[in-house]
Amino acid sequence: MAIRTYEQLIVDRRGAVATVRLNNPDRLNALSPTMTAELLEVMEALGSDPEVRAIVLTGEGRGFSAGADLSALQEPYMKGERPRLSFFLKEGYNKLIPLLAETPKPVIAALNGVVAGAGVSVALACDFRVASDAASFSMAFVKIGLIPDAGSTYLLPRTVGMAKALELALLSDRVDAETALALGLVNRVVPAGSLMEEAGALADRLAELPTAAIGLTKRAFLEASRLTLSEAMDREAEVQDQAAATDDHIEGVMAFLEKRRPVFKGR
Ligand code: LHQ
Repeated sequence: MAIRTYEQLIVDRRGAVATVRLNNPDRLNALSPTMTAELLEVMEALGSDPEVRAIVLTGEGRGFSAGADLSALQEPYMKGERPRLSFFLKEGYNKLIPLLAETPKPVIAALNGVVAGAGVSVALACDFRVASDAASFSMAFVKIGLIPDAGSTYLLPRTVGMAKALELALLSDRVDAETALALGLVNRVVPAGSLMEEAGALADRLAELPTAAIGLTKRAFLEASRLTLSEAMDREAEVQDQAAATDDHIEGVMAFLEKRRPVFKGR
């Protein structure tokens, strides 16, 4: 994949690991339509690039993302206009969040600072959340009279359980990284200064694993959440055929039997 220049993203590649940085630090990387469209484009490209086997998503400055960019609403609201937010959602987050969750590569959110509103949803759509000890989290939606969107009604209760999800959504208190860890909102908390090193080490580890099996695992988990147990097991059997057809499956089994370290190619 040729990496182009983006207006509100910085994208770079180190070996099989791609890093995407949200880049509008003056607004704590609030998700403008431009940033959302650019993220859609880059995640599609990285997801289908066979050379990319893990992706790190982070933010420039002291924010990961403060959610929707509210500045765009000032002018129409001052004029008394009431824009249909559903159009904005369907064209933006409703494409981005499933794309992130269904990316057939492991995606790590390296949460460097403020995470609010739809920024929480973006983090939840990633597979791992590594938080800096300087990160803070707020659902924020209720404070501006909205409901959690960008997939939060689905992803948040599945991540922290219904009771905590409701508490986080209704009160929208700002919680620190340690509290987020205790809630299960993030996988681990690391010192701010070593966030990218820790996220990079996790990405390197994931990039050496059988990438196709990781993609299929993600898809099977997502599908299972809307199936019965028996249906999910039927689906497992079908998807297992796809996993078993990969070179990495043969390599994994042969390496085990030959008592050596496997070398996976991601195919
Ligand atoms: C921002 C933002 C921001 C623009 C900070 N936008 N500039 C919503 C509507 C439309 C469609 C449907 O979907 C949605 C979904 C949503 O995401 S709703 C939730 C939207 N997000 C928020 O309501 C959060 C708003 N931000 C805040 O409450 C605070 O900024 C937090 C608590 C996140 C961080 O507070 P501080 O650390 O004290 O930072 P700050 O407030 O000083 O912000 C720094 C700058 O970033 C500031 O600009 P300035 O020019 O004064 O330095 C803010 O205006 C700007 N900023 N969030 N979402």
